[in-house]
Amino acid sequence: PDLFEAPDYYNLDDLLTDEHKLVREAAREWVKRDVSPIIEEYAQKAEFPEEIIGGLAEIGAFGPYIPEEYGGAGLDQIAYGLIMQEIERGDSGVRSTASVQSSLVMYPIWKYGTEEQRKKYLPKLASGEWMGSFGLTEPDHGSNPGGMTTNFKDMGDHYLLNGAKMWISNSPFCQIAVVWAKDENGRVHGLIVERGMEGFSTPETHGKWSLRASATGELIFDNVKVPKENLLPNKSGLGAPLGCLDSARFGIAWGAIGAAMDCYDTALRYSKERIQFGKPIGAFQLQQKKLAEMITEITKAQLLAWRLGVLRNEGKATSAQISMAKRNNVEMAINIAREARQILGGMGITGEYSIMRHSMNLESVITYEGTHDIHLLITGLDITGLNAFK
Ligand code: TGC
Ligand code: FAD
Repeated sequence: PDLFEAPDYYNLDDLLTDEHKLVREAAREWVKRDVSPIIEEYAQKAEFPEEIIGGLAEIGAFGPYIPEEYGGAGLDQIAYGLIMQEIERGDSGVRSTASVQSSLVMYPIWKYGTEEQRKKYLPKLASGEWMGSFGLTEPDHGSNPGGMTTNFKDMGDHYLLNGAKMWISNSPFCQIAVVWAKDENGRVHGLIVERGMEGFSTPETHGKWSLRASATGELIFDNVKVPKENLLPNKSGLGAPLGCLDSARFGIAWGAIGAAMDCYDTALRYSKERIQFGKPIGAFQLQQKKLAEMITEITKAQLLAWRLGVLRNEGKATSAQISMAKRNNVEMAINIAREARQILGGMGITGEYSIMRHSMNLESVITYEGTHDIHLLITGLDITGLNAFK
């Protein structure tokens, strides 16, 4: 891993500022030093490496674009994307932890919360002292979160929360959860639920073949008394959680490039070293086709992500544009992982190399934050004006 170089076939570095490059190098160095050497072992034993939380905070992975006054790194969207790219070069599960903390926990508190909530939670989340989770998906409502049944009642001096969320990243160890629930009128609101509140439990989900180094679990609310000051007051309706997803999906569009780069880089090196029939396998046209197509697809994905970053910096990116980039770049990465695995032959299925782990991780990435199908239908709706969901 310490030989890793990021492909830059179209001199995209020319489009980056010095700050972008510095932020990226810091993240890359940290991933090489502190993530890559340990991550395979954690994935094999299906454990999240809690020891890397401090490092994630140091490279600015918790709230890259949250203002510095709240403990964030105060960076722009492209810097955020580059950090996600470098982390996912290491492992999609580690990037998930950073995505959830930044875009699904810190973002709604920053955007929809009160000044008191921002001051109470954001600095501790930025430093990794507290870890957060985001509860939208339910056992019976995944692609269709608007059907959620988790609900709360106004009891005068507090809210009473009931329901259950499933497939929640970071749930087993989070200190707080941003939970989406319906009020008595059926309107969706965000509530901050804290570990230790009576009736709140977070059982872990076991037996995953994907994102094994990320902890996934449920959030169960059995008559949980939530203080009124824990409601996020400044936005309600399904658009509130979906707004958070826009930010996380943007990070995933960049992150997937990191996973693809690592697979490509590993396969390219291997193809030059592995000798069969008296020559390196990289000299065979069939292997060159695979590698040439990989770098072409990575380059296209980089351009898409970079342009989307510019649009987001200008506040102009639409949700449908974000869906297109998430969908395209994750599919690009999963295809590259599969081809790269084949270039390594039998070695490709082992944990000696990162490719099989990336390949399995990407099966989650192509499903969460809106499935591959859902993003296609979002594009379909955008270009035809006809809604396939209703
Ligand atoms: P629809 O009627 O279209 O919209 C309801 C309201 O929301 C607004 N809206 C958005 N607002 C901001 N950002 C977006 N991307 C938005 N999309 C829609 C919309 O304007 C409307 O507002 P209003 O004011 O009119 O009420 O909603 P629908 O029920 O038809 O559903 C649309 C659909 C299917 C696209 C949406 O529900 C969806 O995206 N489904 C996928 C669910 C999903 O992505 N779940 C992810 C869970 S979190 C996760 O996976 C974390 S993984 C860990 C990690 O990140 O690493
Ligand atoms: P379903 O919605 O049941 O979909 C099943 C299949 O049907 C899919 O192929 C889908 O594309 C297809 N489908 C559904 N509707 C349509 C339609 N209208 N037209 C055509 N096809 C359709 N959620 C959170 O809230 N927080 C988290 O932190 C989180 N972390 C996750 C971590 C992991 C490892 C995983 C696997 C998931 C996580 N999720 C999280 C949940 C994730 O967002 C959902 O799994 C995802 O939105 C899909 O929902 P579902 O699994 O219920 O699938």
